[in-house]
Amino acid sequence: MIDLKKLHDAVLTGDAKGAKATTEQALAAGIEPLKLVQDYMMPAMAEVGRRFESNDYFVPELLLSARAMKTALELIRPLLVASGVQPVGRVALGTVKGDLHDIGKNLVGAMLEGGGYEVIDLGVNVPPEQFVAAVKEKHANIVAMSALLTTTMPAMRTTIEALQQAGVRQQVKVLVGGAPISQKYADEIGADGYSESAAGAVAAAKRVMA
Ligand code: B1M
Repeated sequence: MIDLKKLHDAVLTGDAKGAKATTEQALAAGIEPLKLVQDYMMPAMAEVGRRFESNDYFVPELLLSARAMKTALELIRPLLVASGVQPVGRVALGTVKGDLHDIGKNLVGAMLEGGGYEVIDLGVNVPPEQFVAAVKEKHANIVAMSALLTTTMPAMRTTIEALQQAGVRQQVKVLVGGAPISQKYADEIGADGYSESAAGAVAAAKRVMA
C-alpha cells in the first residue's frame, strides 16, 4: 500500500528525490496520473503559496518545491499526453511577458496534447510579438496564455492588441488562464475562452474551436 501523502509532503518540503520515488511507485501500482497531480501535488503547491504569503517560506523554498513538482511531472506528463487522439488544432502556448511561472502552463500543454492538440510551447516570459510570429509563421489556430502574477496579467491584453495590430486576430482563438485570471477578466480583455484548470483548458479549446 503506497502512502500518497508522501508525494504531497515531498512537494511541500522540496524533496525532489522523494517526489520521484513516490510517483514511480504510484504509477507502477496503476494509480491514475491525473489523481496524483490534482489530489496531492497541486494541494501541496497551494500550501507552498500560503506559506510564502505568511513569510514561512521564501523564494529558495518556492524553487525547491517547484523542482520537486517538475521532477514528478516529468514522469506523469508522457502518460497524460499518451491518452490523446488525432490532432485537432495547433496551439501556441506560453507564459506571458515578465512571468516565469511554468508549472501550470506545462500541465495545460500536456492536457492539450492529451486532448489531441499539437502544442507549440513558446516557454515563459513570452513577448506579444512571439505569439504573433507563432500565428503567422507556424499557423497556430489557438493562442493560449498563462499568467500567475497580477502584475503580468496586462500582458495578455497587450498580446491580444498585438494580434489585432498584426491583422491576425480574426484567424485565431485566444485562451487565457492562470491563478489570478477569471472569466470576467477574460471577457474584459476580449479573450475567446478561459479555464481555471489544465483539464478545463481542453474543454475550453474545444468550445472556442467549435
Ligand atoms: Co511565484 N508567486 N513568484 N514563484 N509562485 C505565486 C504565483 C504567488 C501567488 C505566491 C504568493 O504570494 N502566494 C505570488 C503572486 C502574487 C500576485 O501576483 N498577486 C508569487 C510571487 C509574488 C512571485 C515572485 C514575484 C516572488 C519574488 O521574487 N519576490 C517571483 C516572480 C518571478 C516572475 O515570474 N517574474 C516568483 C517566482 C516563483 C518561482 C520561480 C520561485 C516559482 C516558479 C517556478 C516555476 O514555475 N518554474 C514560484 C512558485 C512555485 C509559485 C507558487 C508557490 C506555485 C505556482 C505553481 O506552480 N502552482 C505560487 C503560489 C500559488 O499558486 N499558490 C506563486 C501549481 C500549478 C499547477 O498551478 O500555475 O496556478 P497554476 O496553474 C493551474 C491553473 O492556474 C491553470 O491550470 C493549472 C493547473 O490546473 N492554468 C491555466 C494555468 N495557466 C493556464 C492557462 C490556461 C488555462 C488554465 O489557458 C491557456
